[in-house]
Amino acid sequence: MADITNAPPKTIARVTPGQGKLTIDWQNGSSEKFHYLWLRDNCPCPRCLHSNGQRLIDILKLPLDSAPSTAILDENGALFVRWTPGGHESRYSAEWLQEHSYANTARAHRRRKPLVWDGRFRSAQASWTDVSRDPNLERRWLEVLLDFGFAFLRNVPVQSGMVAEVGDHIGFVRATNYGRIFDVISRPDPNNLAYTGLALGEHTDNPYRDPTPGYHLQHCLIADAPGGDTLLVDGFAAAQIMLTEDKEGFELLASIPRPFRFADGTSDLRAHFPVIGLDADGMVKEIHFNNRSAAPLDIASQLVIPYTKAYQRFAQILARPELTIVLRMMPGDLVVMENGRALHGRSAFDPNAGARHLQGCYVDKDGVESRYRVLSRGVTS
Ligand code: NM2
Ligand code: OGA
Ligand code: ZN
Ligand code: ZN
Repeated sequence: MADITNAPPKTIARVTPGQGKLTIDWQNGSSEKFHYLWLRDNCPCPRCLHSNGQRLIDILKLPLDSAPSTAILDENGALFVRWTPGGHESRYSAEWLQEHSYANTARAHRRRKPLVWDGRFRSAQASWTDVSRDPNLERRWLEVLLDFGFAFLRNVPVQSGMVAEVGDHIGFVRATNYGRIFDVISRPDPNNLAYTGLALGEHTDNPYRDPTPGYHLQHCLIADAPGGDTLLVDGFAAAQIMLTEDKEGFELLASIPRPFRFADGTSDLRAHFPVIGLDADGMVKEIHFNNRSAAPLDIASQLVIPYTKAYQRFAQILARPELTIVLRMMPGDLVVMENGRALHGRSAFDPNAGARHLQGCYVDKDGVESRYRVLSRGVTS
């Protein structure tokens, strides 16, 4: 994952105090500036930072006019600062400064750079037996999941509940109105079209829920029915295409939250999201698209036609065969999908001609990302 790469450690050559900022010249010839206030705010001494990493420093008492009376390189190559007013002392290792640099280049380097794919892409597949026993293999498998938005596990025992065991291994299963796990089978009185044999166009799950589940796991238990192939499409690739082909449409989808809804006898779930969700840097962060659950637009009158056209245009891009991976999940296969990125669907199947049974669950993003970082501790490549 791009934000966790460890560049080779740099050494500080020189520190030079200036107006409100300190210049660090690195041994490799580059240099960058750190604000005094930023440095003071991030003092790692035991009075400012507990050994557990939580901050003890009182933001109410942070002197806004913090400036160094001394700023030198200490005997370990770390930056040593004595502050005025007050005489407080701080030490910052070269490695820490480099890791937390907020120079534009460093920030750009840390930014997530998703690797987009089309219908020819084949993501990682690893045996669950290996992933569950080998933390380094699991780390590499998770890295693919984070970079590409989906990855497969094979040889997951064909047993009910295994999907939650996998979910709780890579993160924390989130229970919803569908339960901790849900059985995707054709049923007599379905509250959701997923529980029929109908084809499902590519979608993200649960856009009517806030927060929307971050990861979606599907474990195949039975695949006897004819049809029911799995479809996958990269929502980030589709958003890039939308931006190139229809910039105004992209901007409508990225700026106007649209309502989604799911209701049955015991639930009435409603949420609004822009179909194309951007982060603070304007990069595509998450897609919310599920036409079955789109609720009537509630927007300024002059936007109804252009918005609906943009929404249809995006749906057309998502449905392009060249962008779509088509595969057949077999018993023991499990796919983990970043719900806001790897949109999924299925072709129709005939429930009268054979059984089909997938078991699913949701896992939040935070737990999975945290697990990847923990498994990456001490790993330098
Ligand atoms: N199920 C399978 O988000 C959706 O409504 C898709 C989700 C019912 C949990 C189906
Ligand atoms: C779902 C879904 C796909 C399938 O349950 O959310 O999209 O292959 N199912 O049945
Ligand atoms: Zn301190
Ligand atoms: Zn779904």
